[in-house]
Amino acid sequence: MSNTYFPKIDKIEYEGPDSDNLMAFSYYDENRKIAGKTMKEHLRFAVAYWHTFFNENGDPFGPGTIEYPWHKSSDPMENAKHRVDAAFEFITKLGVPYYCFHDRDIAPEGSSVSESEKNLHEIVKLLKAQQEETGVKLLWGTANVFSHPRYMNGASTNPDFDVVCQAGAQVKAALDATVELGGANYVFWGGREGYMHLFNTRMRRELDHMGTFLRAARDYGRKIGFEGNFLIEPKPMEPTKQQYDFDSATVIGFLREQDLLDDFKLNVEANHATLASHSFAHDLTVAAENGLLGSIDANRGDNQNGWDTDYFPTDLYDAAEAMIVVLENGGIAPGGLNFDAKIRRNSTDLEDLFHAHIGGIDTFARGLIMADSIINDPLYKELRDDRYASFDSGKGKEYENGSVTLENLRDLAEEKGEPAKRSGKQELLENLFNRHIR
Ligand code: XUL
Ligand code: CO
Repeated sequence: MSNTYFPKIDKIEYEGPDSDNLMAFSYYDENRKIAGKTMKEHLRFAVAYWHTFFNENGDPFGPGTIEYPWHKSSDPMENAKHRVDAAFEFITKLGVPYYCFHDRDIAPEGSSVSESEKNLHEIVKLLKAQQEETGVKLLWGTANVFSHPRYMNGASTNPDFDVVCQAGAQVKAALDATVELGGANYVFWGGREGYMHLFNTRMRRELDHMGTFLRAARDYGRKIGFEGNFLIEPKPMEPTKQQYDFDSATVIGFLREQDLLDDFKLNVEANHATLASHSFAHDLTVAAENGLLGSIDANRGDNQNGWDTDYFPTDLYDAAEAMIVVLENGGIAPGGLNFDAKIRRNSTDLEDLFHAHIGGIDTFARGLIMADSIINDPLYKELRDDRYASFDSGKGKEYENGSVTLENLRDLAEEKGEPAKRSGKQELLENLFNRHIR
Protein backbone atom coordinates (compact mmCIF):
# COMPACT_ATOMS: atom_id res chain seq x y z
CA MET A 1 0.00 0.00 0.00
CA SER A 2 1.35 3.37 -1.06
CA ASN A 3 2.46 6.31 1.08
CA THR A 4 2.63 8.56 -1.96
CA TYR A 5 -0.29 10.91 -1.93
CA PHE A 6 -0.75 11.76 1.74
CA PRO A 7 2.83 11.36 3.04
CA LYS A 8 2.31 13.73 5.97
CA ILE A 9 -0.67 11.82 7.29
CA ASP A 10 -0.30 8.75 9.46
CA LYS A 11 -3.06 6.34 10.37
CA ILE A 12 -5.84 8.30 12.10
CA GLU A 13 -6.13 7.12 15.69
CA TYR A 14 -8.71 7.50 18.44
CA GLU A 15 -7.42 9.99 21.02
CA GLY A 16 -10.63 10.78 22.92
CA PRO A 17 -12.61 13.99 23.47
CA ASP A 18 -9.86 15.69 25.50
CA SER A 19 -7.24 15.56 22.75
CA ASP A 20 -6.68 18.77 20.80
CA ASN A 21 -5.34 16.85 17.78
CA LEU A 22 -7.73 17.54 14.91
CA MET A 23 -6.18 14.70 12.88
CA ALA A 24 -7.52 12.18 15.38
CA PHE A 25 -10.90 10.75 16.33
CA SER A 26 -12.45 12.19 19.47
CA TYR A 27 -15.40 9.78 19.65
CA TYR A 28 -14.89 7.00 17.10
CA ASP A 29 -13.10 4.27 18.99
CA GLU A 30 -13.68 1.39 16.59
CA ASN A 31 -13.34 -1.31 19.24
CA ARG A 32 -15.53 0.34 21.87
CA LYS A 33 -18.60 -1.75 22.54
CA ILE A 34 -22.07 -0.20 22.57
CA ALA A 35 -25.20 -2.32 22.92
CA GLY A 36 -23.21 -5.53 22.44
CA LYS A 37 -21.36 -4.57 19.23
CA THR A 38 -18.25 -2.55 18.45
CA MET A 39 -18.58 0.91 16.95
CA LYS A 40 -16.99 -0.46 13.79
CA GLU A 41 -19.70 -3.13 13.52
CA HIS A 42 -22.53 -0.66 14.20
CA LEU A 43 -21.43 2.10 11.87
CA ARG A 44 -19.89 0.27 8.90
CA PHE A 45 -18.46 3.47 7.41
CA ALA A 46 -17.70 3.76 3.70
CA VAL A 47 -15.82 6.32 1.61
CA ALA A 48 -17.49 7.47 -1.64
CA TYR A 49 -15.04 7.06 -4.52
CA TRP A 50 -16.69 9.74 -6.69
CA HIS A 51 -16.53 12.67 -4.27
CA THR A 52 -13.24 11.88 -2.58
CA PHE A 53 -11.03 10.59 -5.39
CA PHE A 54 -12.63 11.55 -8.69
CA ASN A 55 -14.40 14.92 -8.68
CA GLU A 56 -12.15 17.87 -8.05
CA ASN A 57 -14.62 20.28 -6.44
CA GLY A 58 -16.29 21.20 -9.72
CA ASP A 59 -19.81 22.61 -9.56
CA PRO A 60 -22.41 23.60 -12.18
CA PHE A 61 -20.86 27.09 -12.34
CA GLY A 62 -17.23 26.26 -12.79
CA PRO A 63 -14.48 23.67 -13.05
CA GLY A 64 -12.69 22.01 -10.16
CA THR A 65 -10.53 23.88 -7.69
CA ILE A 66 -8.45 21.08 -6.22
CA GLU A 67 -5.84 19.20 -8.20
CA TYR A 68 -5.55 15.59 -7.31
CA PRO A 69 -1.93 14.48 -7.66
CA TRP A 70 -3.16 11.09 -8.85
CA HIS A 71 -4.68 12.79 -11.93
CA LYS A 72 -1.45 13.97 -13.54
CA SER A 73 -1.54 11.95 -16.76
CA SER A 74 -3.27 12.86 -20.02
CA ASP A 75 -4.35 9.20 -20.29
CA PRO A 76 -7.57 8.61 -18.33
CA MET A 77 -6.69 4.93 -17.77
CA GLU A 78 -3.35 5.90 -16.19
CA ASN A 79 -5.20 8.31 -13.90
CA ALA A 80 -7.71 5.61 -13.02
CA LYS A 81 -4.83 3.32 -11.95
CA HIS A 82 -3.22 5.99 -9.78
CA ARG A 83 -6.66 6.73 -8.34
CA VAL A 84 -6.84 3.15 -7.03
CA ASP A 85 -3.57 3.67 -5.14
CA ALA A 86 -4.70 7.03 -3.78
CA ALA A 87 -8.07 5.60 -2.71
CA PHE A 88 -6.60 2.70 -0.78
CA GLU A 89 -3.93 4.86 0.82
CA PHE A 90 -6.64 7.25 2.00
CA ILE A 91 -9.13 4.60 3.16
CA THR A 92 -6.55 2.62 5.12
CA LYS A 93 -5.11 5.73 6.76
CA LEU A 94 -8.62 6.78 7.71
CA GLY A 95 -9.26 3.26 8.98
CA VAL A 96 -12.78 2.65 7.70
CA PRO A 97 -13.87 -0.77 6.50
CA TYR A 98 -15.71 0.01 3.22
CA TYR A 99 -15.89 2.03 0.03
CA CYS A 100 -18.51 2.56 -2.69
CA PHE A 101 -18.18 3.41 -6.40
CA HIS A 102 -19.88 4.12 -9.70
CA ASP A 103 -18.45 2.31 -12.72
CA ARG A 104 -17.31 5.58 -14.26
CA ASP A 105 -15.54 6.81 -11.11
CA ILE A 106 -13.23 3.84 -11.16
CA ALA A 107 -12.66 3.49 -14.91
CA PRO A 108 -13.22 5.75 -17.91
CA GLU A 109 -15.84 5.01 -20.53
CA GLY A 110 -14.32 3.61 -23.75
CA SER A 111 -15.36 4.23 -27.34
CA SER A 112 -17.56 1.09 -27.44
CA VAL A 113 -19.41 -1.15 -24.99
CA SER A 114 -16.62 -3.71 -25.07
CA GLU A 115 -13.88 -1.13 -24.59
CA SER A 116 -15.73 0.25 -21.55
CA GLU A 117 -16.04 -3.30 -20.19
CA LYS A 118 -12.34 -3.88 -20.75
CA ASN A 119 -11.38 -0.66 -18.93
CA LEU A 120 -13.62 -1.53 -16.03
CA HIS A 121 -12.29 -5.05 -15.80
CA GLU A 122 -8.68 -3.86 -15.76
CA ILE A 123 -9.35 -1.53 -12.83
CA VAL A 124 -11.44 -4.12 -11.00
CA LYS A 125 -8.36 -6.38 -10.96
CA LEU A 126 -6.35 -3.64 -9.26
CA LEU A 127 -9.14 -2.91 -6.77
CA LYS A 128 -9.39 -6.60 -5.95
CA ALA A 129 -5.66 -6.84 -5.26
CA GLN A 130 -5.86 -3.77 -2.98
CA GLN A 131 -8.89 -5.18 -1.17
CA GLU A 132 -7.01 -8.40 -0.52
CA GLU A 133 -3.92 -6.56 0.71
CA THR A 134 -5.72 -4.11 3.00
CA GLY A 135 -8.89 -5.93 4.08
CA VAL A 136 -11.01 -2.96 2.92
CA LYS A 137 -14.30 -4.17 1.39
CA LEU A 138 -16.85 -2.96 -1.11
CA LEU A 139 -20.11 -1.80 0.52
CA TRP A 140 -21.81 -1.23 -2.82
CA GLY A 141 -21.27 -0.67 -6.48
CA THR A 142 -23.47 1.19 -8.93
CA ALA A 143 -23.56 2.40 -12.53
CA ASN A 144 -23.45 6.06 -13.48
CA VAL A 145 -26.30 6.14 -15.98
CA PHE A 146 -26.98 9.85 -15.60
CA SER A 147 -23.85 11.86 -16.57
CA HIS A 148 -23.32 10.90 -20.21
CA PRO A 149 -25.37 13.11 -22.61
CA ARG A 150 -27.15 10.00 -23.97
CA TYR A 151 -28.96 9.77 -20.61
CA MET A 152 -30.38 13.29 -20.79
CA ASN A 153 -33.89 11.81 -20.94
CA GLY A 154 -33.24 9.07 -18.41
CA ALA A 155 -31.71 5.60 -18.47
CA SER A 156 -34.23 2.81 -17.81
CA THR A 157 -37.09 5.31 -18.29
CA ASN A 158 -35.66 6.80 -21.48
CA PRO A 159 -38.29 7.02 -24.26
CA ASP A 160 -35.67 5.61 -26.69
CA PHE A 161 -35.11 1.86 -26.40
CA ASP A 162 -31.56 2.24 -27.81
CA VAL A 163 -30.63 4.25 -24.73
CA VAL A 164 -32.21 1.63 -22.47
CA CYS A 165 -29.88 -0.93 -24.13
CA GLN A 166 -26.85 1.24 -23.29
CA ALA A 167 -28.00 1.48 -19.67
CA GLY A 168 -28.46 -2.29 -19.62
CA ALA A 169 -24.90 -2.82 -20.85
CA GLN A 170 -23.55 -0.53 -18.15
CA VAL A 171 -25.56 -2.06 -15.32
CA LYS A 172 -24.56 -5.56 -16.43
CA ALA A 173 -20.86 -4.63 -16.32
CA ALA A 174 -21.28 -2.82 -12.98
CA LEU A 175 -22.98 -5.91 -11.52
CA ASP A 176 -20.14 -8.09 -12.82
CA ALA A 177 -17.65 -5.72 -11.14
CA THR A 178 -19.61 -5.64 -7.87
CA VAL A 179 -19.79 -9.43 -7.72
CA GLU A 180 -16.12 -9.81 -8.63
CA LEU A 181 -15.24 -7.48 -5.74
CA GLY A 182 -17.57 -9.19 -3.25
CA GLY A 183 -19.82 -6.12 -2.91
CA ALA A 184 -22.39 -6.42 -0.13
CA ASN A 185 -25.06 -4.38 -1.98
CA TYR A 186 -25.84 -2.95 -5.40
CA VAL A 187 -27.42 0.53 -5.67
CA PHE A 188 -29.76 2.17 -8.14
CA TRP A 189 -30.01 5.91 -7.82
CA GLY A 190 -32.46 7.10 -10.47
CA GLY A 191 -30.56 10.26 -11.39
CA ARG A 192 -32.62 11.14 -14.43
CA GLU A 193 -35.40 8.59 -13.98
CA GLY A 194 -38.10 11.22 -13.91
CA TYR A 195 -39.23 13.99 -16.21
CA MET A 196 -38.71 17.61 -17.10
CA HIS A 197 -42.23 18.17 -18.47
CA LEU A 198 -45.44 16.14 -18.57
CA PHE A 199 -46.22 17.32 -22.11
CA ASN A 200 -43.60 14.98 -23.57
CA THR A 201 -43.88 12.19 -20.97
CA ARG A 202 -45.83 8.96 -20.69
CA MET A 203 -45.39 8.49 -16.96
CA ARG A 204 -47.14 5.10 -16.60
CA ARG A 205 -45.11 3.64 -19.46
CA GLU A 206 -41.82 4.95 -18.03
CA LEU A 207 -42.57 3.53 -14.58
CA ASP A 208 -43.29 0.12 -16.08
CA HIS A 209 -40.07 0.29 -18.07
CA MET A 210 -38.18 1.02 -14.85
CA GLY A 211 -39.79 -2.02 -13.20
CA THR A 212 -38.91 -4.23 -16.18
CA PHE A 213 -35.32 -2.99 -16.12
CA LEU A 214 -34.93 -3.60 -12.39
CA ARG A 215 -36.32 -7.13 -12.68
CA ALA A 216 -33.89 -7.86 -15.52
CA ALA A 217 -31.00 -6.52 -13.43
CA ARG A 218 -32.16 -8.53 -10.42
CA ASP A 219 -32.41 -11.71 -12.49
CA TYR A 220 -28.93 -11.22 -13.94
CA GLY A 221 -27.43 -10.39 -10.55
CA ARG A 222 -28.87 -13.51 -8.96
CA LYS A 223 -27.73 -15.59 -11.97
CA ILE A 224 -24.10 -14.54 -11.50
CA GLY A 225 -24.24 -15.25 -7.78
CA PHE A 226 -24.98 -11.85 -6.23
CA GLU A 227 -26.52 -12.58 -2.84
CA GLY A 228 -26.63 -9.06 -1.39
CA ASN A 229 -29.41 -6.50 -1.37
CA PHE A 230 -30.36 -4.42 -4.35
CA LEU A 231 -31.00 -0.90 -3.10
CA ILE A 232 -33.01 1.98 -4.49
CA GLU A 233 -31.87 5.42 -3.35
CA PRO A 234 -34.81 7.83 -3.17
CA LYS A 235 -34.44 11.46 -4.24
CA PRO A 236 -37.30 13.79 -5.18
CA MET A 237 -35.62 16.01 -7.78
CA GLU A 238 -32.26 17.21 -9.12
CA PRO A 239 -31.20 16.80 -11.83
CA THR A 240 -34.75 16.23 -13.14
CA LYS A 241 -37.54 18.44 -11.87
CA GLN A 242 -39.49 15.39 -10.73
CA GLN A 243 -37.88 12.05 -9.95
CA TYR A 244 -39.88 8.83 -9.76
CA ASP A 245 -38.02 7.56 -6.67
CA PHE A 246 -39.31 10.59 -4.76
CA ASP A 247 -38.94 9.39 -1.15
CA SER A 248 -39.02 6.19 0.91
CA ALA A 249 -42.82 5.93 0.85
CA THR A 250 -43.01 6.37 -2.94
CA VAL A 251 -40.26 3.81 -3.56
CA ILE A 252 -41.89 1.25 -1.28
CA GLY A 253 -45.18 1.61 -3.19
CA PHE A 254 -43.29 1.16 -6.47
CA LEU A 255 -41.40 -1.91 -5.25
CA ARG A 256 -44.67 -3.49 -4.09
CA GLU A 257 -46.43 -2.72 -7.38
CA GLN A 258 -43.51 -4.08 -9.43
CA ASP A 259 -43.11 -7.24 -7.33
CA LEU A 260 -39.55 -6.35 -6.26
CA LEU A 261 -39.91 -6.44 -2.47
CA ASP A 262 -38.06 -9.75 -2.03
CA ASP A 263 -34.80 -8.44 -3.48
CA PHE A 264 -34.81 -4.67 -3.01
CA LYS A 265 -34.38 -2.39 -0.02
CA LEU A 266 -33.68 1.32 0.34
CA ASN A 267 -30.52 3.37 0.54
CA VAL A 268 -31.70 6.47 2.43
CA GLU A 269 -29.70 9.66 1.97
CA ALA A 270 -30.02 12.50 4.47
CA ASN A 271 -29.93 15.37 2.00
CA HIS A 272 -32.39 13.61 -0.33
CA ALA A 273 -34.88 13.23 2.52
CA THR A 274 -34.65 16.94 3.32
CA LEU A 275 -35.03 17.81 -0.38
CA ALA A 276 -38.33 15.90 -0.20
CA SER A 277 -39.37 18.12 2.76
CA HIS A 278 -38.87 15.28 5.23
CA SER A 279 -36.38 14.94 8.03
CA PHE A 280 -33.59 12.38 7.61
CA ALA A 281 -35.09 10.43 10.52
CA HIS A 282 -38.52 10.43 8.86
CA ASP A 283 -37.36 8.71 5.70
CA LEU A 284 -35.25 6.28 7.71
CA THR A 285 -38.26 5.45 9.88
CA VAL A 286 -40.53 4.85 6.88
CA ALA A 287 -37.94 2.45 5.43
CA ALA A 288 -37.20 0.72 8.75
CA GLU A 289 -40.82 0.24 9.81
CA ASN A 290 -41.48 -1.50 6.49
CA GLY A 291 -38.49 -3.80 7.01
CA LEU A 292 -36.70 -2.12 4.10
CA LEU A 293 -33.87 -0.08 5.59
CA GLY A 294 -30.92 -1.28 3.53
CA SER A 295 -28.18 1.32 3.84
CA ILE A 296 -27.51 5.00 4.43
CA ASP A 297 -25.84 7.79 2.49
CA ALA A 298 -24.64 10.05 5.29
CA ASN A 299 -24.44 13.77 4.53
CA ARG A 300 -26.52 16.87 5.19
CA GLY A 301 -28.10 19.82 3.41
CA ASP A 302 -28.12 23.46 4.40
CA ASN A 303 -31.11 24.95 6.21
CA GLN A 304 -30.66 28.14 4.24
CA ASN A 305 -31.21 26.59 0.82
CA GLY A 306 -33.04 23.69 -0.73
CA TRP A 307 -30.53 21.94 -2.90
CA ASP A 308 -28.39 18.84 -2.55
CA THR A 309 -25.31 20.42 -0.95
CA ASP A 310 -23.88 17.04 0.15
CA TYR A 311 -22.12 18.58 3.16
CA PHE A 312 -20.27 16.20 5.41
CA PRO A 313 -22.52 15.40 8.37
CA THR A 314 -21.75 17.45 11.48
CA ASP A 315 -25.19 17.76 13.05
CA LEU A 316 -25.32 15.74 16.28
CA TYR A 317 -29.11 15.86 16.55
CA ASP A 318 -29.55 14.44 13.06
CA ALA A 319 -26.97 11.74 13.70
CA ALA A 320 -28.49 10.76 17.04
CA GLU A 321 -32.00 10.62 15.59
CA ALA A 322 -30.72 8.50 12.70
CA MET A 323 -28.87 6.13 15.01
CA ILE A 324 -31.99 5.67 17.16
CA VAL A 325 -33.73 4.35 14.03
CA VAL A 326 -30.73 2.17 13.16
CA LEU A 327 -30.47 0.71 16.68
CA GLU A 328 -34.21 0.06 16.88
CA ASN A 329 -33.91 -1.59 13.45
CA GLY A 330 -31.40 -4.07 14.90
CA GLY A 331 -28.54 -2.51 12.91
CA ILE A 332 -27.82 -1.51 9.31
CA ALA A 333 -25.83 -4.56 8.07
CA PRO A 334 -25.31 -5.63 5.32
CA GLY A 335 -25.63 -1.91 4.59
CA GLY A 336 -23.51 0.79 6.11
CA LEU A 337 -22.95 4.53 6.41
CA ASN A 338 -21.50 5.84 3.17
CA PHE A 339 -20.19 9.39 3.18
CA ASP A 340 -21.88 10.57 0.01
CA ALA A 341 -20.50 14.00 0.81
CA LYS A 342 -18.07 16.45 -0.71
CA ILE A 343 -15.71 19.03 0.66
CA ARG A 344 -16.51 22.63 -0.27
CA ARG A 345 -15.21 24.23 -3.45
CA ASN A 346 -12.87 26.44 -1.43
CA SER A 347 -11.48 23.53 0.59
CA THR A 348 -8.44 22.94 -1.55
CA ASP A 349 -5.93 21.12 0.66
CA LEU A 350 -5.75 17.35 0.38
CA GLU A 351 -5.84 17.21 4.19
CA ASP A 352 -9.34 18.70 4.02
CA LEU A 353 -10.50 15.30 2.76
CA PHE A 354 -9.31 13.80 6.06
CA HIS A 355 -10.82 16.53 8.24
CA ALA A 356 -14.15 16.13 6.47
CA HIS A 357 -14.26 12.37 7.02
CA ILE A 358 -12.99 12.57 10.59
CA GLY A 359 -15.79 15.03 11.37
CA GLY A 360 -18.45 12.84 9.79
CA ILE A 361 -17.17 9.72 11.53
CA ASP A 362 -17.03 11.41 14.94
CA THR A 363 -20.51 12.89 14.44
CA PHE A 364 -22.02 9.47 13.86
CA ALA A 365 -19.96 7.83 16.61
CA ARG A 366 -21.30 10.43 19.00
CA GLY A 367 -24.77 10.02 17.55
CA LEU A 368 -24.51 6.30 18.27
CA ILE A 369 -23.47 6.92 21.90
CA MET A 370 -26.35 9.37 22.37
CA ALA A 371 -28.88 7.13 20.64
CA ASP A 372 -27.97 4.17 22.84
CA SER A 373 -28.25 6.33 25.93
CA ILE A 374 -31.69 7.68 24.90
CA ILE A 375 -33.06 4.27 23.98
CA ASN A 376 -32.02 3.00 27.40
CA ASP A 377 -33.75 5.83 29.23
CA PRO A 378 -36.88 4.09 30.56
CA LEU A 379 -38.93 7.28 30.23
CA TYR A 380 -38.35 7.42 26.45
CA LYS A 381 -39.88 3.99 25.92
CA GLU A 382 -42.60 4.33 28.56
CA LEU A 383 -43.97 7.60 27.23
CA ARG A 384 -44.31 6.24 23.71
CA ASP A 385 -45.77 2.90 24.81
CA ASP A 386 -48.25 4.57 27.18
CA ARG A 387 -49.64 6.72 24.40
CA TYR A 388 -50.92 3.60 22.65
CA ALA A 389 -51.95 1.64 25.77
CA SER A 390 -55.67 1.90 24.91
CA PHE A 391 -55.00 -0.52 22.04
CA ASP A 392 -53.29 -3.09 24.27
CA SER A 393 -56.42 -4.68 25.69
CA GLY A 394 -60.22 -4.69 25.56
CA LYS A 395 -62.06 -3.13 22.62
CA GLY A 396 -58.93 -1.26 21.46
CA LYS A 397 -57.14 -4.58 21.02
CA GLU A 398 -60.17 -6.07 19.22
CA TYR A 399 -60.15 -3.03 16.94
CA GLU A 400 -56.47 -3.55 16.11
CA ASN A 401 -57.31 -7.15 15.25
CA GLY A 402 -59.98 -5.95 12.84
CA SER A 403 -63.06 -7.24 14.66
CA VAL A 404 -64.72 -3.92 15.53
CA THR A 405 -67.18 -2.44 13.01
CA LEU A 406 -67.99 1.19 12.34
CA GLU A 407 -71.36 0.68 14.10
CA ASN A 408 -69.46 -0.71 17.13
CA LEU A 409 -67.29 2.43 17.14
CA ARG A 410 -70.41 4.56 17.16
CA ASP A 411 -71.90 2.69 20.12
CA LEU A 412 -68.60 2.78 22.02
CA ALA A 413 -68.33 6.54 21.41
CA GLU A 414 -71.73 7.07 22.96
CA GLU A 415 -71.00 4.77 25.89
CA LYS A 416 -67.51 6.21 26.64
CA GLY A 417 -68.39 9.88 26.16
CA GLU A 418 -65.88 12.66 25.42
CA PRO A 419 -62.27 11.33 25.62
CA ALA A 420 -59.96 12.63 28.34
CA LYS A 421 -57.16 14.87 27.03
CA ARG A 422 -53.74 13.23 26.95
CA SER A 423 -50.63 15.34 26.52
CA GLY A 424 -48.17 14.40 23.77
CA LYS A 425 -45.33 15.56 26.09
CA GLN A 426 -43.26 16.87 23.20
CA GLU A 427 -41.30 19.48 25.14
CA LEU A 428 -40.54 17.02 27.92
CA LEU A 429 -39.23 14.53 25.36
CA GLU A 430 -37.11 17.17 23.64
CA ASN A 431 -35.59 18.09 26.99
CA LEU A 432 -35.04 14.43 27.77
CA PHE A 433 -33.22 14.05 24.44
CA ASN A 434 -30.96 17.01 25.22
CA ARG A 435 -29.99 15.47 28.53
CA HIS A 436 -28.40 12.62 26.60
CA ILE A 437 -26.01 14.86 24.65
CA ARG A 438 -22.60 13.78 25.79
C1 XUL B 1 -26.73 11.79 -6.03
C2 XUL B 1 -26.36 10.62 -5.20
C3 XUL B 1 -25.56 9.56 -5.89
C4 XUL B 1 -25.90 8.17 -5.48
C5 XUL B 1 -25.23 7.10 -6.26
O1 XUL B 1 -27.50 12.74 -5.37
O2 XUL B 1 -26.65 10.56 -4.04
O3 XUL B 1 -24.21 9.83 -5.65
O4 XUL B 1 -25.61 7.96 -4.13
O5 XUL B 1 -25.45 7.22 -7.62
CO1 CO C 1 -26.24 9.15 -2.56
